Amino acid sequence: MTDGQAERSRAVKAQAAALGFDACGIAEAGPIDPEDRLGQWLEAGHHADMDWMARTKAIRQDPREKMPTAKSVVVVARNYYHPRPPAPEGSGKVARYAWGRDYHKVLKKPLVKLARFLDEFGVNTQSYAAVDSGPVMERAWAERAGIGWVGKNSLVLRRDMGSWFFLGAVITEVALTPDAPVTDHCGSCRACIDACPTDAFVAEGVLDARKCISYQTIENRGDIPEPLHDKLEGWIFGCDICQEVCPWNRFAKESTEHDFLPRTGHANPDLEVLQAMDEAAFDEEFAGTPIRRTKHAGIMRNAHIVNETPIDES
Ligand code: B12
Ligand code: SF4
Ligand code: SF4
Repeated sequence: MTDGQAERSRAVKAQAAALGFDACGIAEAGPIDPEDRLGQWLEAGHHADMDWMARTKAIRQDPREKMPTAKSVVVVARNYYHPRPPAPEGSGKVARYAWGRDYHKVLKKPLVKLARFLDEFGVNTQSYAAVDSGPVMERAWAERAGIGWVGKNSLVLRRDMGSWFFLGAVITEVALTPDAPVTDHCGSCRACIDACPTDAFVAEGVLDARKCISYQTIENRGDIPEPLHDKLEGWIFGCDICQEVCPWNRFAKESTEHDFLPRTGHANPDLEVLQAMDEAAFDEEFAGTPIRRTKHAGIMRNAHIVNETPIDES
């Protein structure tokens, strides 16, 4: 390790903080999943129909498959916690991450700026920024870069923030000083596993997406399996139960990002109002938010199940 490298690493972290990120850690680029946990997860069918995860398996397990000259992975976290507004009678529940502006849009710009900042350290240096949709195992990298530990609910947690934060990563040709991983602080707790209404955890930290309300209400484009219908507990978009019960989330502080503040009616949408929306009204109401991902048909399916009303096929 050179002095220059340590200095660059400090500068990158200072820049990440200046760009609004709440935490930043560094890991050395290389294979991230030597035990082939992703392979076992896919083999068991836990990814449901998210076939894009299998198609990009090799790149997910080693970013040098995409960028052979990659030297470091810079991981950032951005807090999105805001308290849930009171839920009126007859409303459904939306997961906290989706109450405001789409986080892909909010995080991408500053993360690309961080990538360009890294590029300045060399000549023709390349850096690649990824938020969620890129083929990067963000939680595993966050763990290795010392951002937090992977909890039994499979999310990354920090002692000062709990788990209400997004992750992003920059894969870069710049050599930086890696951080040490932090220790696991779940201890003997298993509140998340016990609270999951659909028993979606097949083991500690291992989620079967087919049973997860988040997958079923957001990613599944088909029918939600009948046995899950009476287990949705009011969730019409995503699910926060395995985070709400986590003792570390008592340490959550309000996000400084106004774009993540709940838009009116988006945390707890009135089900009848929602069900009365046609496609154009839905698109207009939820433009620029994560809720658009389900499309009109998906949110109607979810609202009808939670509100126990038949789906109008006409
Ligand atoms: C696919 C996906 C989902 C799927 C599958 C979830 C899952 N547990 O894998 C579904 C749709 C269900 C989902 C739901 C949610 N998601 Co999601 N999701 C992803 C995505 C795109 C890939 C995750 C992945 O690779 N899964 C496959 C498994 C094998 O990978 P992994 O868990 O990362 O595995 C590593 C570690 O867990 C670790 N590990 C440690 N011990 C063990 C043990 C075993 C046996 C295994 C397999 C792994 C493991 O090692 C593994 C590899 O080295 C990431 C973004 C990204 N590009 O990484 C976001 C991401 C994980 N999701 C996120 C969020 C916010 C959510 C929800 C909270 C949204 C909501 N409220 O509804 C829920 C939470 C559900 C939950 N408890 O996980 C955030 C998490 C932030 C954080 N603090 O950890 C991410 C990082 C997106 C982001 N950019 O911020 N998600
Ligand atoms: S998000 Fe909900 S359904 Fe999915 S694992 Fe967590 S508690 Fe279970
Ligand atoms: S609820 Fe308990 S076991 Fe689950 S992630 Fe939080 S501390 Fe870990």
